[in-house]
Amino acid sequence: MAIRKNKEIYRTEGLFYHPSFVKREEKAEIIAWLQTLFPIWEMRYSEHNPPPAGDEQRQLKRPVYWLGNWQFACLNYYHPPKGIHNRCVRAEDYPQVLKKMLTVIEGITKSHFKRNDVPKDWTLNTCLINFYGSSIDPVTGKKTDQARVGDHKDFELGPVASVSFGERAFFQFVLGKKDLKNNIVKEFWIDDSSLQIFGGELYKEKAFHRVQRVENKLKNPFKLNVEYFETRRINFTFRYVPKEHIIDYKNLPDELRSDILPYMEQLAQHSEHFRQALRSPL
Ligand SMILES: O=C(O)CCC(=O)C(=O)O
Repeated sequence: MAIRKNKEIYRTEGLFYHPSFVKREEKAEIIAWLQTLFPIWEMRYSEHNPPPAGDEQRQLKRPVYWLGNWQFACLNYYHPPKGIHNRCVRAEDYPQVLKKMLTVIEGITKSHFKRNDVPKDWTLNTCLINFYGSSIDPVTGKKTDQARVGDHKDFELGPVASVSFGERAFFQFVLGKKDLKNNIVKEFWIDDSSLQIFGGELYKEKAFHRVQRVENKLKNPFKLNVEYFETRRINFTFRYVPKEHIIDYKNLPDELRSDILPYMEQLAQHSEHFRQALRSPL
């Protein structure tokens, strides 16, 4: 079931994997830029979006940062066809190094994927940056590994591109949520500096994907502005949200503005974009 034996580019319908896509200098530039960010911890729910029956309020397992638009967890993420309004709040633009890289990634996507699998106007205008690692207890210093993501789908339209740095992650596409061996469609290790693009009926619409674990071999965590957390892998997933579904903070309904205000204020401490968003007249 492994997709490759050698460090070769892998292509199949709906899936593209390049194990060493990002050049060493690009990686250095991206990591230097990441060191200027202040990722935040989000809670899954909020005052106006409380946990549904059977669920409870919880912190996400990792700090995050979004570019293009911020899909706050408590706004329930972008989920077409019904969940398209008031979910994607305009955020900072990409740095130059990512813009350049994305031109290449969009080109690969358009030549690899079937025309029907790439929506009209598709462009990778949204990015979630996930920081994987261990939380550190502020009192005891005890580390707890939180480097995994459960089964889920990315609901943004069209192919999703994923770029990773740091330790290797064990990634799976599975059919259905039951933990059965024969549910696995594809599984493989995701390398440092790799690019994965997935889309189409099987990998994007039918299958769930998950990160089962992240290796902990290098003992060389990233130096980032995240307190009480040791990051050993960073993943960027680039996605597409139609621009009519991206909303300015000031145009959100009052109760949603109030739910995300603490996050906006935290982001504004280090970002001109979010300072401006808070200053804009309603
Ligand atoms: O970290 C990864 O490789 C996958 C991240 C992911 O599943 C997501 O951002 O939706």
